[in-house]
Amino acid sequence: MTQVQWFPGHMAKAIRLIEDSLKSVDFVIECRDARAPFSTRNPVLAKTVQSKKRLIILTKKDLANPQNLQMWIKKIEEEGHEVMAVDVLNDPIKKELLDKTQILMKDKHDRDRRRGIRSRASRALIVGVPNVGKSTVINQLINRRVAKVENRPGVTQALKLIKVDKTLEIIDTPGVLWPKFETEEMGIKCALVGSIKETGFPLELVSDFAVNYLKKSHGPIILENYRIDGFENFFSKLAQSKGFLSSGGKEDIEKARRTFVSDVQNGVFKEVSWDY
Ligand SMILES: Nc1nc2c(ncn2[C@@H]2O[C@H](COP(=O)(O)OP(=O)(O)OP(=O)(O)O)[C@@H](O)[C@H]2O)c(=O)[nH]1
Ligand SMILES: [Mg+2]
Repeated sequence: MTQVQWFPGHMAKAIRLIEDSLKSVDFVIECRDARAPFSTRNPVLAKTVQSKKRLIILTKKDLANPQNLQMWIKKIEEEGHEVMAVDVLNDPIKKELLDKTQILMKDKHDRDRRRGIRSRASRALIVGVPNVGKSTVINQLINRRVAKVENRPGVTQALKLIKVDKTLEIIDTPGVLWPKFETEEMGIKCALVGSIKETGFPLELVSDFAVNYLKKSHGPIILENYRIDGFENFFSKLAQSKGFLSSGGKEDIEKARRTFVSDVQNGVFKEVSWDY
């Protein structure tokens, strides 16, 4: 039994809403976190959306390891999807997204032309795990804050249709996870990119996984960041260094673990990728 699980009622409802609205869309924009393009792909959704053409947007490119990201882009292209990797907060994405839309819609537009029909605006559904940046993508595309954005999972709770321009409409959807992770490691990685609410994962398991994984690739930067001298009794040293002490003067290990996980989620250690 995996210990990492977060599937509140609104997600089951969101999956049903997504399934219903799939009938009325031309293609699907699937956002995945560039740091974990495998673990943040949603196998339940993948099944639901497999009949539709797909554009995969790898978000938070600024936080991922560049070589690892190139490997994933190639892999996803080989699977036959359109893919783009972006830092949604800084890279302009509209032109690339509209170009990719034209590629995905080419067959339909050709068909329309042969029949002498003027093509209507294409309609896409944007889906992905919580907190991956779906609403940020939409806000950037229309240059306004129509979709609510916050750095916590579960912000968007209902579907919302947004007109990007006369050629494209996008439906924003709530982030969804799946009722059961395929492996515990996938769940842990979803937690480490911020897709699972803090109360939805076991802190000890997730923070131990992160420190064991990162000490190999990012050891010096972590130690320097917290001004500590080694990974033995890491969370105890971190608590001391930060002055996290409970009333009796004992180190507050839980607070140290929470701080570490939150720093990892927020990209403090730079270029961290979880899937390989
Ligand atoms: N560093 C970085 N942060 C990003 C990027 N894209 C989005 N964010 C941040 O990620 C957080 C979540 O963004 P949202 O757009 O609310 O994510 P969402 O997928 O709509 O989330 P839900 O509605 O909860 O499913 C916000 O703090 C954004 O500022 C990116 O490319 N790089
Ligand atoms: Mg949202």
